[in-house]
Amino acid sequence: MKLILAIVSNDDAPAVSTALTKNNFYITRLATTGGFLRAGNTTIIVGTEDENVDRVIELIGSEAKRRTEIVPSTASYDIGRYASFPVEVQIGGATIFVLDVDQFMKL
Ligand code: 2BA
Repeated sequence: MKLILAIVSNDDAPAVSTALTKNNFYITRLATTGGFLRAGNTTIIVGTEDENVDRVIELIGSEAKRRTEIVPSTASYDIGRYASFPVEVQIGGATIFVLDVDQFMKL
């Protein structure tokens, strides 16, 4: 058995959770914080049999792809005027750890 820890953005977490539960995986969602940006993210825990690991990674990847998005940004000038221009930002993606499970029980 394996324990999969997947760190995803808060924006992608609902879609990833839905995809996993729809496919009958048991999941737990934790509200976590990235050490570098100190911004909120979501860690999803999945316990599953070895043969399901690839499927879980595929489902996470399908809902949390790393992608670029164009967002509006503004620059201000000293004369009290603002200019709006598009900026490309990277969003999404997942950091995944797969660990061996020694024991699994429900009491
Ligand atoms: P990612 O590498 O996609 O990581 C996203 C989040 O995944 C991280 O949030 C952290 O919560 C988790 N994570 C990634 N690698 C991990 C690991 N080896 N162990 C435990 N947790 C891990 P943040 O720490 O806030 O980082 C956000 C983004 O900032 C990272 O995106 C990466 O692009 C950049 N970054 C992180 N640490 C960096 C560093 N030491 N130097 C330069 N850039 C860094």
